[in-house]
Amino acid sequence: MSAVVKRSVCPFDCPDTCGILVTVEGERAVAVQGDPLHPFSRGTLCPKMLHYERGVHSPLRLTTPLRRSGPKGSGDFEPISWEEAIRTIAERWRAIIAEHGAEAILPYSYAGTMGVIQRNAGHPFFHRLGASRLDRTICSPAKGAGWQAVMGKTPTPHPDDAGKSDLLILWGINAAATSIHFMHNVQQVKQQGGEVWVIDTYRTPTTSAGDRTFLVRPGSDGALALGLMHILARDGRLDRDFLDTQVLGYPEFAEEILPRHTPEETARLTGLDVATIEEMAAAYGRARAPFIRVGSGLSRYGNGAMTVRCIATLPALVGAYGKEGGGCFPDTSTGGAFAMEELLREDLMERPSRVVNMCQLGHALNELSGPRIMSLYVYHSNPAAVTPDQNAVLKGLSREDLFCVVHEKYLTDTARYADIVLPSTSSLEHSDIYRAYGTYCIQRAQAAIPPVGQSRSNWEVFTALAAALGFQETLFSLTADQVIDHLLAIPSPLREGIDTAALARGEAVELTVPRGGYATASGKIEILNAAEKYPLPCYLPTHEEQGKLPFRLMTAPTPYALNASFYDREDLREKQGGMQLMMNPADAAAKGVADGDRVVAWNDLGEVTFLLQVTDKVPTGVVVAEGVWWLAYAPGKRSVNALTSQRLTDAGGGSTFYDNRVDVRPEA
Ligand SMILES: Nc1nc2c(c(=O)[nH]1)N[C@H]1C(S)=C(S)[C@@H](COP(=O)(O)OP(=O)(O)OC[C@H]3O[C@@H](n4cnc5c(=O)[nH]c(N)nc54)[C@H](O)[C@@H]3O)O[C@H]1N2
Ligand SMILES: Nc1nc2c(c(=O)[nH]1)N[C@H]1C(S)=C(S)[C@@H](COP(=O)(O)OP(=O)(O)OC[C@H]3O[C@@H](n4cnc5c(=O)[nH]c(N)nc54)[C@H](O)[C@@H]3O)O[C@H]1N2
Ligand SMILES: [Mo]
Repeated sequence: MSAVVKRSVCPFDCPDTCGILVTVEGERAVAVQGDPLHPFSRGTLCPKMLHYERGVHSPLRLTTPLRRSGPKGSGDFEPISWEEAIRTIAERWRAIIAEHGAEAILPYSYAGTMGVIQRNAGHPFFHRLGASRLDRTICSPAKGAGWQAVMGKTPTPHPDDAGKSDLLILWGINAAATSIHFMHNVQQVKQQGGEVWVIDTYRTPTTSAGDRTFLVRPGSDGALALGLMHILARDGRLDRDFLDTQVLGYPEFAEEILPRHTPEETARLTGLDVATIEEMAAAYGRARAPFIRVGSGLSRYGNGAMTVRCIATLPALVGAYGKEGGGCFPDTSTGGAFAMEELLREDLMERPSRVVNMCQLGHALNELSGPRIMSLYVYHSNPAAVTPDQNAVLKGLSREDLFCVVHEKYLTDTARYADIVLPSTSSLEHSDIYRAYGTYCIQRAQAAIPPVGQSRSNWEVFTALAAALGFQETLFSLTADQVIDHLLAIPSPLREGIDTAALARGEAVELTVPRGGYATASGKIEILNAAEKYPLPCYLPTHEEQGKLPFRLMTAPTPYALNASFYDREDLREKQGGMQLMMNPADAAAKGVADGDRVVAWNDLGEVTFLLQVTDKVPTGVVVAEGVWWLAYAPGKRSVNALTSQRLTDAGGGSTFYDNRVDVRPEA
């Protein structure tokens, strides 16, 4: 059979959004490689995507709609037709709406696919239905809130600007795992004689690429930034002209906040020693154009937004924002690429409906009233695994009176609790258009292969549900490709002058990066921001600052999975070496546990069994669990999120996945 190569896009929730080339034989994808034409990923792929075809044609793929035939969570189902599945859902929803009102229905989705159409396909439907709205805060809204407090809507730099820096700081980002193509910029800095620092809470794979690694106490990075600024101010290493003309509020900050952040106080809060802090400040002050690539991990704490705000303030003091190759980069600003209101259609809501924070699903399912949640519709998300306070989530999903529908590629932990399971296409089987959060590329993809089994895309399912419920709006009668054409017909300054022919051919094209000026209320960088609860950046403690249990638990990403995606792949599970907990040798000795032991990590939310890995990559007082494992492959009955809480960040309503404490004991 002759093979053809087709262009597509990696749909996973990763900053890089790589271009991929898919080799297709007949109806099957047989190989996947990087697209050399993609400006940022330049033809290389991560270890997960190299064999994407294995997940696409996995024997674990769902191929027909299913109806539950056993107790909730048992995984017992019987096949049904699409017609029956759609009819059942529409009937149950009509009954629920009649008895409890439409807000008793809650959609739950996040980022199983990042394509603009498929990711947001449920929004117009649920707005029209009048369902409760989901506040999609699980990832990093606190990072955005911290950045915006200082920089407003100022567009962030092109990621390649980092390559022009002479001091590149990877701050709370394990880029070797989570944004591997950014490592190209890291290498560029080193080749040009620049220095690379990594600031993290343990030695990740990224630390070996850095010239220096600084391990800080979890959640203390804001204090570090404040301490560095204290020294820069003390030593007069400031860009006075920049501060006078481009920055608001430095004098107030210098007077009210900086004095207390002495090197000694900074050492106490961060765990670094005074000499190291002094060296860091001197090197930062000396650098021509220091560039900070800030990750999201450090924002997932009770003080996360303030931490990012302190970090975003640092470059202002030395004028780095005004220099080529200098500044700070949280994510790219590609939100304006498409007229999203045309797809999201908030105008279809009769009145603004109730909003439920997705990090508090456990609370919503078990405790929320007025009205109680009677139906949950989950699509491209796996809350039984990824959402904090797993025990509360599973308790909620077990409710016999909850009508739960899950649209998925696989029978995930969440799908096991569904009343109706719907089989979803993979990204190779549907059309979409993609924007990125780590690059300025956009790319359009058409299906490379026909749907596996009877699977349907998110867009197709919502148009079918809309028809069953009698929704008349034109949008619900369009195909995904027609919606993409409609979005592309609406001009956006970001898309001005792009190569539309290349976009139509399926190649990645770069948006225009807006430059110049600060998009804040004052037109300046706002160290002082009167609209904020705290007008000046300052130090705030984490939720667990005073916690009693001995270990801070890091629930960090692994190179071999993406959140709870890729656990269908045995080859990748093996590369992780099982569901491990990493612990320092001194702590292991004190606890009487050894490498390879089964141990139980516990706190007041739950207990999780791990395989212990004793390693000096982790400092004392910290334990690390990489990956968000499916319960089906966990050594015990729970996975890592049984230890994380529903508490939120200081701003943005974000998740606090790293703000935990646990104790550890040998498994009985
Ligand atoms: N392979 C892989 N790639 C991924 C993902 C994945 O799970 N696996 N996840 C994807 C998603 S959804 C996202 S949002 C992105 C970004 O994913 P993020 O979760 O933002 O991950 P990173 O930014 O790479 O790194 C988090 C890092 O922060 C560190 N950290 C935790 N607490 C602190 C702290 O207090 N201070 C400091 N300095 N560091 C701290 C952790 O140890 C970890 O190394 O990556 C995406 N890419
Ligand atoms: N402990 C801990 N928990 C975490 C994190 C952490 O670092 N530590 N990271 C958090 C972060 S940053 C994030 S962003 C969230 C991510 O949370 P989710 O977005 O829920 O992430 P995934 O685990 O990737 O689950 C996505 C699911 O969508 C399915 N899917 C893929 N494509 C499609 C499609 O086209 N249609 C449908 N219907 N389904 C599809 C996949 O099979 C997969 O099961 O997890 C969070 N949870
Ligand atoms: Mo995320």
